[in-house]
Amino acid sequence: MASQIIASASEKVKTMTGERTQKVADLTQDTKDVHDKSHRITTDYGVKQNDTDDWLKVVNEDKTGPMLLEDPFAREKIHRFDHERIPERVVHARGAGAHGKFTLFESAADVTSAGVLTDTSRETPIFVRFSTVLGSRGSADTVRDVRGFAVKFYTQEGNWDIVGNNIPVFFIQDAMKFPDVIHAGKPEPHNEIPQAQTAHNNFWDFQFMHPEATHMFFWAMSDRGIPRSYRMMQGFGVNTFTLTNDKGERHFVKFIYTPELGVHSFVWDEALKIVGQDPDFHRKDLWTAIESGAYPKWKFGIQVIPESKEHDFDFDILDATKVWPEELVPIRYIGQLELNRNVDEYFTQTEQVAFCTSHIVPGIGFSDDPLLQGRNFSYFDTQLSRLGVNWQELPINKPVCPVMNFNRDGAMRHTITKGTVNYWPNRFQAVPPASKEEGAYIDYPEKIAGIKARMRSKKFKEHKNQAELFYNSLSAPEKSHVLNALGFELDHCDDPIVYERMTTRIAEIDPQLAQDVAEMVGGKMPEQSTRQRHNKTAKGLSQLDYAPAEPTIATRMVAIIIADGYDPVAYNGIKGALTAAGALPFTISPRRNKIFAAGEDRNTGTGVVADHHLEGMRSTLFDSVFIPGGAQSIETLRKSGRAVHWVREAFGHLKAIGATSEAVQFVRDACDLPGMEFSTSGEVVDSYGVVTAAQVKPESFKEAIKMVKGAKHFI
Ligand code: HDE
Repeated sequence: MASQIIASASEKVKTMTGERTQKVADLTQDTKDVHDKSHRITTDYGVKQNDTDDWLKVVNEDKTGPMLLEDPFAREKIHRFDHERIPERVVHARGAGAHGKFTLFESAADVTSAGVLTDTSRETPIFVRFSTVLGSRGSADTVRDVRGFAVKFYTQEGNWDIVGNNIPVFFIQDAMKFPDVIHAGKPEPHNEIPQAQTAHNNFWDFQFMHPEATHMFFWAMSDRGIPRSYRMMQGFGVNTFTLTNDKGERHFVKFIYTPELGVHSFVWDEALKIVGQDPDFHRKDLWTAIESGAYPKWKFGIQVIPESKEHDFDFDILDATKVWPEELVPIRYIGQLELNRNVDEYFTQTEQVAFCTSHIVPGIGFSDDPLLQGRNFSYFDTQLSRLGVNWQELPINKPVCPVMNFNRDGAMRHTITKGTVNYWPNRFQAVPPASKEEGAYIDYPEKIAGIKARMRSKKFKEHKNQAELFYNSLSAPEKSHVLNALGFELDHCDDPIVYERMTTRIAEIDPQLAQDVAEMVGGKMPEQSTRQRHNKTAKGLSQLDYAPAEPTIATRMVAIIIADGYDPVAYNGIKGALTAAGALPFTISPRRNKIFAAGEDRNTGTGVVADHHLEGMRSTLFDSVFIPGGAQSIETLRKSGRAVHWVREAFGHLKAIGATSEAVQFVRDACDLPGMEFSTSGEVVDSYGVVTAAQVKPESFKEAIKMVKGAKHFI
């Protein structure tokens, strides 16, 4: 798989596909290609070099001797290397990004004057960066964590950034608490353990000390904390923004992206194993999908509340620990995000891209959401320390519309601005401010009166209702995953005060869950419940609500396991059926070399070259496993503990498994459950997600495909 996912560097450059948006075209001004044969290696100051491998030395007859400090080429090479690193992001350090476009299919002119949300003839270039939050840049992709989902829209009126997450709420209500929540989640200060994990004392201590975090930790402990793919998760702006229309009317708004492929997750054991087996799993998944032309897409939605209705809800609509339930505020899907081009270079694009919540365009504004207001300060500030004061001149951050002002100088200034004045107003009337008609950003004339105080509103003090709403709305399997996640996390806390009292908080949301967690981890139950439960549910909270109307297995990875003597009819049949359905079949066998079918002559036959051998890959890295029959092949697989483990592990992770003829008994032995049924003749049997057909017929493949579509990962 890895070999197919990442082609060799030169092939990669040749095969790099994707759309050329206005921003991608703009980037070409700053792009050089190492594969351009006319290049010769030079110093940074342009002098051609004929040896970049040997430091200039004073050598004796043996060709050894001291190196000369005078060698400018060697010094330049080493100096440049010494300074390659920049500070990693203090949060969201590990990420993957891609280019794409935003299209609008319904104008929102009734609520906003923003061109990007009203002009349906436009195609707005975007750059999206997905990330984990807590881990450092070299940590793994599939850890339990919130995922960042940051979008930069290069609009004709300037850059608009929605710096969102895959979970619609946040741990805290006021930005001033951000350093606390992040410190508590990051590795502990005395020994820098653990990396990229919430399963430790400080994180859970923080959760208990902050009742406002309850709603969010339920989301983080749900399947949303371990997404199967960046392409299969929702995105949320989280904070409350505002939209203002041409009439000057203001509305509150939340932004939502919902993936075309549905919302899917790993099971925890799978995610844990992939952390070691393939730390780049999500990066590769995104990269491969885009390279293969299976462009990920999300519907873009808005939830809108007129200013006059701000106080009509029993929660505060400016509180980022609350969702706006869809029953109360429906989502209006008006556009689509599509990612259609990988980056040419990671550092200059994915690493140097810099988002700011404060980047808004005319027609879009802020609200008094206290988390948002603090974020508006923080992002610009952090870019100064990461990239320096001229970070907005970096190619990936530059708007596609003109930029002109009197901000000047600073380290690494690129733009050369001609003219004799650098201030406004000036005697030349040079660079005057724009009028509203010319597209200037006009501040909303909001009347504000108040006293200075460090306070929160009454509604901000209610923290449990939506946590319960979320948990009540999950399906039974999703609820059991929350239990297991809490059980795992608290088991990793070794300070009794941390794991004992957490159960009393959980009991306020669901006493049975608390009881079950308490039993697992040694928690304490409160003597009596401290809160009256409302028992309500809402739609859109369970990820099952986002199953695509037509289940799809496009881009899903299916392992077909064979050994010499396999049944070629079954092998070719399933491979063809999977490919036709847009899935990615991979042949796995005891060796990565030619495997011969039953009856095929080793000297004259073509054989099949396996993509991987059984030891090189694991079932965790595939969505489904299929085993064609063939007496000799199954005989070999039976003797391989690894092959048996492949099947048993896939079954344990609730993956669809298919088997035909002799493979049926093999699969049966690997994952037999009391009451499980297996095919004994021509019929196709589907039991516990294991599809068996004792005889190979075309229906077997259709049934296998249907099963794969319906399996855990796909619903
Ligand atoms: Fe961030 N956050 N954040 N955050 N955040 C950063 O900015 C911050 C919050 C989010 O791919 C930093 O450029 C504060 C919520 C994403 O480059 C920093 C607060 C949400 C990314 C920062 C929050 C996010 C960041 C670090 C509390 C979801 C990665 C590097 C008020 C809506 C963007 C950087 C990328 C990154 C501050 C809370 C999402 C330090 C002060 C809520 C996706 O500025």
